[in-house]
Amino acid sequence: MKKKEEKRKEATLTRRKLLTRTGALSGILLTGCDTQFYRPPIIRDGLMGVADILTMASQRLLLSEQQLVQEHSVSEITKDFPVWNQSNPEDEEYQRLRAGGYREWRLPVTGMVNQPVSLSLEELKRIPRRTQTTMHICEQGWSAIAQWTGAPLLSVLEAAGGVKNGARYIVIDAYGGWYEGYDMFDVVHPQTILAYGMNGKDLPLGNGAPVRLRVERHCGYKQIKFIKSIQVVSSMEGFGRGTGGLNSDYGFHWYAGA
Ligand SMILES: Nc1nc2c(c(=O)[nH]1)N[C@H]1C(S)=C(S)[C@@H](COP(=O)(O)O)O[C@H]1N2
Ligand SMILES: [Mo]
Repeated sequence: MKKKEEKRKEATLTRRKLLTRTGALSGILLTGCDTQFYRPPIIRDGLMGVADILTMASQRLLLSEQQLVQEHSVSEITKDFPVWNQSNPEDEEYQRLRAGGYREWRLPVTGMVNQPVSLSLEELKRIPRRTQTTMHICEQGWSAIAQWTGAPLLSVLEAAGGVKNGARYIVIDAYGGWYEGYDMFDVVHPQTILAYGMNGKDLPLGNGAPVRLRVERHCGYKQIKFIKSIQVVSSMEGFGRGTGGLNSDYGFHWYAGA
């Protein structure tokens, strides 16, 4: 396992790379106290809203150095990693893609990016990859360790020419009807990857084939599976009920720090 000092260096290098390469994103980490990163897309009424803000603000302060979450050794990998909730989206389009071995699968990256692109799985795999062995913590009371391999989300946005000024969130749509929003603070974290590999093999169907998100500081329901598209936006308004994701639309906290 890497020493803390090295990890910190890695995080700092990523931050520097970001500052030089994607101007619009840089504001985030330069202005560490920009209040937009300390509150959810919408603030709930009453005490829930107060709690949301306090939780998010205090966690974000603690995390502002963008340190990495703990990585485990391969020997700690859980034998039968669960398949939870959706295991095989019924959409016709998904089933067609699956039947074709995902060769026709494309990932559109659109919205507030400089050069919208549509990446094939092959193209995603050509982006310098990251492999990490981490613990998945489901809000419903289980946890398990797996090794994930994928393209850093930041690199994917760079492949789309970087984001425009005013970009605040990315919205990921999934086959099967899920969608989730993430703010740039989490998007640029070095361990936030679009994972196509699990434990050294292609991502299995039930775990979100062909590509799922790993956003390691969050609990289970933010680890969206069966990814269909990515949009960069300035606001979560107009997506579902506007709370920032399917889960928060149904009352879960948008900011799901684990
Ligand atoms: N598209 C989609 N993503 C999803 C889910 C889902 O049902 N559909 N379940 C979430 C929850 S609650 C958890 S705990 C994890 C489960 O991932 P796994 O099936 O690989 O264990 O995926 C998350 N992402
Ligand atoms: Mo979960």
